[in-house]
Order: sequence, then structure tokens, then C-alpha cells
Amino acid sequence: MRIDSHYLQGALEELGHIGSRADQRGYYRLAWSPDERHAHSWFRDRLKALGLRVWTDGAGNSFGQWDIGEGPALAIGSHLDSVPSGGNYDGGLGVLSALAAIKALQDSGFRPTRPIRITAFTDEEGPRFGTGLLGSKAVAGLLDFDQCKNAHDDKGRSLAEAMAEYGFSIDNLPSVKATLPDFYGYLELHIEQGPRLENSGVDIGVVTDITGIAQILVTFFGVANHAGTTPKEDRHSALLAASRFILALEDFIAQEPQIVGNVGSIEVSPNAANVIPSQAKLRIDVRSPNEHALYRAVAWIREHAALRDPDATVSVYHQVSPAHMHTAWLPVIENAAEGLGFSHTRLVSWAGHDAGILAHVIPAAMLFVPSHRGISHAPEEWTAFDDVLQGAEVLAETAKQLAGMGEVHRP
Ligand code: HGY
Ligand code: MN
Ligand code: MN
Repeated sequence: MRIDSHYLQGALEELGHIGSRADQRGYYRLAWSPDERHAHSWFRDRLKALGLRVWTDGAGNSFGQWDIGEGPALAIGSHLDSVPSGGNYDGGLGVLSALAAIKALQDSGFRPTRPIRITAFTDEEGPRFGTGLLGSKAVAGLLDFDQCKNAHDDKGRSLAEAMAEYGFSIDNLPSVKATLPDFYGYLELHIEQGPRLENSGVDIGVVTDITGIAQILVTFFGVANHAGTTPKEDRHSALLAASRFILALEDFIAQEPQIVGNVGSIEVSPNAANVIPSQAKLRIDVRSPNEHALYRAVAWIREHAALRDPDATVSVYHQVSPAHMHTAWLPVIENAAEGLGFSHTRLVSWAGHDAGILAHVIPAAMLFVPSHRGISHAPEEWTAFDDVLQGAEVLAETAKQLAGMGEVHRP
């Protein structure tokens, strides 16, 4: 069985033309944007060209199914949205590798005993509405529907309005979970988004666990006043409190081996050099593969925000629990890699993924390919095509094994 390298390379290049901007570097395939929806319609055309049954569900997820065999389908896929100024490989490579893998299976004359479904989930990243992993959460029945109904982007556009622009009603989101019984399990190829594989010269990463994530909005308050005339002892700057908090957070995380954290954005009002800030909003991302450590990080943030400003508000707007990959499937990926002559190693994913949501309700597994210099969520994100091809071959071989396997227990 061989991956059609021209097909895969061509698909990557075509996707690479969707979501780039003339005046800015990187990709902007943000959820429910014209570019992201274009990527999905382009992808569905590719699915149709492979002779698959194609549809979209109420969450805007795109599917193509090889209707063969019987029973629930093995799903293979990832996401097509990106972070702002992101790369073309995060998510996109998993979706296109799934395309190439199913083409290789079809071309080889393989006939699976169960259907195989290629999926592209909506809004995996979340930066526009704070609704990360929306598409996979909707399928898994783990969506916070009230959060979705109240979600707005930084231009005041609601998620409901953005969805309606493409013919999707937000009211249909809760019904998407009814499709879950059609899923036998889920397999995802993804770039590692870190330096471990490239630094160790290993071809394939076999994911054991996916980190938990909490994204938190912390708002500090001050008193707006004149930057020149206000006596020093009377100044109450929200930005100063936020700055002290950020440095303290950095010190806390530095001594916590199981926690990583990032303050990714700060909004200051009224945001003028000659006005003492009355408000400073921080968006924080903390992660741990250990549920207790993640709770400790959130508790630390609540406690120390109050220490810096008794009026500070803390709101956790996105939280996913750590997830274990389906243990029985790890050796299937490892055997596929070995059979193809590729090296492999087990590792924990510090990036969140759709597989980390689905693993709570169906068997799920992930494999990684190296990221050059470990860079991701940036225009420099890149994976050598040899590594791309190796990953697609292991994905196809693993899918072939799983599509032929008997029933497995659901988590
Ligand atoms: O943020 C993440 O870990 C993923 O890339 N969405
Ligand atoms: Mn991703
Ligand atoms: Mn990402």
C-alpha cells in the first residue's frame, strides 16, 4: 500500500492558498470566517472526488464516509481552522493525511469490515469566540451550550450570528451528539508542535495522553487619572497590578514540573500613555496532563489575582480535562511504524486536540510527525515532506488494522 505523494503534496499546496493574507504573515482560517468555511467546502469537494458520501453536521463539521462493511465508522481526521497568523500544518496536515490514507487504502484494493469516515472538526483552536474544540465537543456531547450562546468575538459579533451567516443555527448544536453512536473510534495524525521528535531523530510520536487546558480571563481594576499630575501615592494602576501578577504567575509555574502557562493577551483601558489604566484584562492558558495539577493552577490564579487586586474578577471560559489515549491502540500504531521501518516513541501531548475530547466517549488515538524546530502557531510552522509522507503511511496502515478489528469497549 503506497501513499500517492503527488496527491498529498498537491492537497497541502492547495490548502496553503486558503486563509493567507497579502499584508500579514501566516494563516487566518479563524472559526466561522470565509476562509475557514472555504477550507471546509474545498475539503468536501476533495472527499466527493474520492467517491465518499459527504455531509456536514449541525456544528459545521465536515465528513466523508467510505460506506463499506457494517457498524459504526472508524473516524480519521483533525481540524482546518487555524490560530491568527498560524501555520498551514496544525490540523490541516491531519485532515489531508486522512484523505491520502483512505485513497491509498482504496487504491490498494483493501476492503475494510467497517465504514471509514474522514472528519474535519470546526473551531478546534477557539481564539475567535473562546469556544475551542467546539466541533468535537458537539459530537461528544460535551459542549457548554450556554457558553456558546453567549460567545462573542472581539468585534462584538456573536457566535450565533457568525454561524447563521453560513446557514447554521446555534440551536442545533445540542442535537449533534446524537451522531456519536455512528463513531467506532477516532484516529488523528497531527504535527507534534514541539521539538522532541526532531531533536531525538525519531520519526513517529505515539501519544499516550493529551493535556488538560484551562483558559482564564482575569480582569484587574484601577482608577483612571492623569499620568502627570496625580501624586505617586494616589496612583492605582490596573496595569501595574496585572504586571506584578504576571511575574508572580511565571515564578509559580517555573517551579511546577507538571504545569505550563502563558499569558497570551492583555487589554488595557483606556489604553493611553498619559492615563493611569483603570482596567487590565489578561487571557491566560494553563495546562497539565494531571487533573489535580490543573486545578491547583486555576486555584493559584484565583488566589493571587485577589491578592494583587481584591476587586479582580476571574472567569474560566474554556476548560478541558486531560485525556488518556486508547491503550489497546498504541501498539497498533507502533507496529504499523515498525512494519514500515520507522522509529517511534511514546509521548504526552502538551497541545490540546480533538482526540482529547473524543477520548472521553469513544476509543481515540493520535500519532505525531516532527515539527521543524518545534515551531507551531506561527508562520514558520513546517514539516519536511519526507516526514509528512511517513506519517501518512503509518496512518494508512493503522487505519487498515483498526478498520479490520473487532469491537472494542467504549471508555
Ligand atoms: O492550543 C492548542 O493546544 C491546540 O493547538 N489548539
Ligand atoms: Mn491542532
Ligand atoms: Mn493549534
